[in-house]
Amino acid sequence: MGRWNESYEGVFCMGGKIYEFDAAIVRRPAPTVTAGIRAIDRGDPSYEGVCREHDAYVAALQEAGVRVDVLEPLAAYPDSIFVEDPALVFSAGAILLRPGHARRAGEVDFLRPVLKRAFQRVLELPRGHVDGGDVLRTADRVMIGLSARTSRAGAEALLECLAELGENGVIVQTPTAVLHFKSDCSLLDEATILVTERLSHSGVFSGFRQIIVPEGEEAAANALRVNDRVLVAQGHPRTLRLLGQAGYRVVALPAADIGKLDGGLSCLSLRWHG
Ligand code: CIR
Repeated sequence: MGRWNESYEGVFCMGGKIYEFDAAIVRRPAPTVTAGIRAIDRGDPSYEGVCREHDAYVAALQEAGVRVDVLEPLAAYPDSIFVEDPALVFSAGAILLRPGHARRAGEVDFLRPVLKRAFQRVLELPRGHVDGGDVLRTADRVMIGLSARTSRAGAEALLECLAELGENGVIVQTPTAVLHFKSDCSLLDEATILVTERLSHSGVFSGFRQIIVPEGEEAAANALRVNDRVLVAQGHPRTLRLLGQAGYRVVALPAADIGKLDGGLSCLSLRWHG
């Protein structure tokens, strides 16, 4: 574990702690989900498998006390279940992004009316590219990881949007060959990050307490703290044990088919405290 910086303890955002959520948006998978973008071939996901995992995810959010708005499937956009990539949401407002993969750019148009209904302020990234999967919110800053999907121009434009919403942004680097910054990390509480060894080594989380995902279980790094619990992908027993020993209430969710589409648990929802 890394250094514990007590200054983060007890930091709150508007509406509560930064992992306290009472509202979320998800999108139901379309049968075309099996044609989603894949960087590595880990075998074909099945539509039924993705649906089962998605249902379990929605139920877990609801059990954690979150009101979930389930959007209709978008067959033309196989990856549209990963609603976290085309937008960011905060209590103060939402930001529509410009996803870095051409096949996903059109998803934004389908989220725009939904977010305009839910938020008084909806900003639009003016230039460059950013995927929401590259954006990690911590207690005192919003970290933007440069990646194959998030360009420097996009990250700099996002800093301006964040400032409009009263958020402080910082640009960092996603490890090479890692899809998204948050593929390799998640916030566990105000002071603690679950992180892969390779991202931890970069030093971006110095000052945080760090729980390092055991070698071979890197996919577990994309976990999701929601209220009093941490959702973690099943099949990572050493990570589950570490989190349990650290005192977190852990909920293991099936995510193998979603993992075949390079997706993790944070990507499947947009969450906020209304
Ligand atoms: C993609 O390549 O865009 C999707 N197949 C997976 C996106 C996962 N999103 C995320 O990690 N934030």
